[in-house]
Amino acid sequence: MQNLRKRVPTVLTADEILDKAFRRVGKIDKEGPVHMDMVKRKSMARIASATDVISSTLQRYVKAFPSINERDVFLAEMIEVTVGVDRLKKALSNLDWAASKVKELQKQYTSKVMSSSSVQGADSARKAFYGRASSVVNKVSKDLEFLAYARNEFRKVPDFDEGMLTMVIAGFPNVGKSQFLREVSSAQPKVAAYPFTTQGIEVGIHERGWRRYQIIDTPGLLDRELEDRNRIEMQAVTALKHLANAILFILDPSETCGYHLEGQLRLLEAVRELFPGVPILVVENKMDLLDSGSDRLKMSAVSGEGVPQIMSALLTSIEHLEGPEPMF
Ligand SMILES: Nc1nc2c(ncn2[C@@H]2O[C@H](COP(=O)(O)OP(=O)(O)O)[C@@H](O)[C@H]2O)c(=O)[nH]1
Ligand SMILES: [Mg+2]
Repeated sequence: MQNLRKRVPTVLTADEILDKAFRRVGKIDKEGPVHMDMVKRKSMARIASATDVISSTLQRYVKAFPSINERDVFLAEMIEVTVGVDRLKKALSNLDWAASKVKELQKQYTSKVMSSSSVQGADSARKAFYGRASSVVNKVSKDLEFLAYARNEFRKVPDFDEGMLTMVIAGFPNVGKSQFLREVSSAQPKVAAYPFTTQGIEVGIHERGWRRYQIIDTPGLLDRELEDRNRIEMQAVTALKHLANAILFILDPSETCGYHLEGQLRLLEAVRELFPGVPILVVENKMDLLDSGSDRLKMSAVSGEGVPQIMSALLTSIEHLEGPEPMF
């Protein structure tokens, strides 16, 4: 995830790049012994400078965007969900093409300038270069626009700490997910933007001794039944699965959340299918309102009763993933 937020510079539009390239060349002056020689030198220097501005700008973008490595499934998936892997690859390779095309034009038009026999000839070769280079940059203007958009989307991806073990909370709306998160977080949970939903996700940090855990509440993603979720949200859920070391599924048997327990249990099955291999702890909330008599762990997120036991059970399910205690 860190890679996605990797600092990508502001992506200029085609017009802005050309402005920059040709504004700067106006300033270059080269002295020469005779008039003809001076004009040629000036023209070549201008062509070289414009080429440098264009190709280095384009290549900087190509390098700045995360390279999509087949082995990094998570990164690839996040890119797919945000802007599309194929579109990103295409845009970057088009920029690469444009950068080398401009360099090729530089060679071609520099030799035209050299071999020209009049001031006018040298000048018109330089102008012809400007025209061709501009049209190359204009050809990738859509790609530049797309990359500016992609950069924006990447910046919205929350900055999760991948080094921290992560628990994801699931369950229907109003079952008490946020309440639980507040109860177990050492500070007020932070709201982070998530590119696939209009609602922010809440991230809390749970501290136990020297260890810290990340707990995430994902409104709009794991709180509805499958058939109601659109494709983008489904992909978001898929991306979440790389992050989750364990899932806490909260049921509300009092049904004061407004959903029947049956529907809640169907969502539980859907979540199980979405997160194969991830341990899921199923608990009941609002025990202050109703004791279902089941043998699931129970709590009241408002009073705090049962919360420490649930937190302990959750941590036990991921303890095999913990590194050793540091030795002091
Ligand atoms: N009586 C009772 N109400 C609770 C409990 N936990 C949460 N609530 C209430 O249920 C409502 C929804 O809680 P919230 O945490 O926002 O649910 P979320 O949508 O799952 O995040 C709020 O009015 C809470 O005060 C509980 O243990 N007992
Ligand atoms: Mg909530």
